Amino acid sequence: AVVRPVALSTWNHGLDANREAWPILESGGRALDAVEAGVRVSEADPAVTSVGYGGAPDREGHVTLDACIMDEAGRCGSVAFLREILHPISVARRVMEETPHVMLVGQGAQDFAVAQGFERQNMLTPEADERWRRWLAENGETGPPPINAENHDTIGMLALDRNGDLSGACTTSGAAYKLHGRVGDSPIIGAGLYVDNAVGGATATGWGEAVIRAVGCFLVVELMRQGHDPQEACRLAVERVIEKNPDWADIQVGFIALDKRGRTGAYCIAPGFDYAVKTPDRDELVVAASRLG
Ligand code: SD4
Repeated sequence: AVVRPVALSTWNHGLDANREAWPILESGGRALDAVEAGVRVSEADPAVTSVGYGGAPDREGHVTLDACIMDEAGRCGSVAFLREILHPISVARRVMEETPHVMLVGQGAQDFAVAQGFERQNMLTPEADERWRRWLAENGETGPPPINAENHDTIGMLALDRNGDLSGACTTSGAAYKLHGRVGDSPIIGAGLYVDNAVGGATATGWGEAVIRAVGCFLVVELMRQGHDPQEACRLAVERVIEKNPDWADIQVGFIALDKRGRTGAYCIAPGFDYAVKTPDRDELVVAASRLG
């Protein structure tokens, strides 16, 4: 039987990502192509302030990008601490498809991207530059602000195609005003993203350090493997994040999940996380259930 496709993405800008991906899914294309095309919309959108172009820089004013992608065969590719490239997700896909490796970082990742034909460009918009300068003037002596209910919007995306195959993608400029060189959960397979075509996929948003400590997305998928539905799997994984992070009440972490049957779920620590769902008869933003009131 032909499977009803599903696209599932984090946050409000996930609506645009899902719509971009939809023709690919509807016409029988691969979930992998759908998630790459989808998240590229957020990467290029200067209004999305923690992904790609327009993303907040690190503490020294450099926009540094993290992304990863995973397909139905369990292949994966990742880039971290990548600078001056508009579409990190597409570089991550090239790492997966054109090299024997999973992950390239920093200058090496950029050199690889350029060798693959990607052009270098300035990723810091005047607006992001100005917000950073203001932050530095007011908070220069303190550490980066934790990702809480107010500042976030990494895009993570999962798709199920007509063939019944799952893929996922995750891309971000990371935590605003992070230390130079900091890498979050988003390019770490198992933390910011995980897909097992026999079970389902999951992706994360929020304070990446907390997600890494719990290997969050691998955990969500393993919980689905044990029989939990996507919603319950996300909830139990948030409980694990809470156990592992004493500062949990001051940060935000959210998961979304999609299983092999096309069921969706999400859960987060603090209220305010929403996600976009698209199916043949739905195209909507859903508010995720949260641990805190
Ligand atoms: C990070 N998880 O770098 C990312 C940031 C994020 O919404 O999700 N922002 O920690």
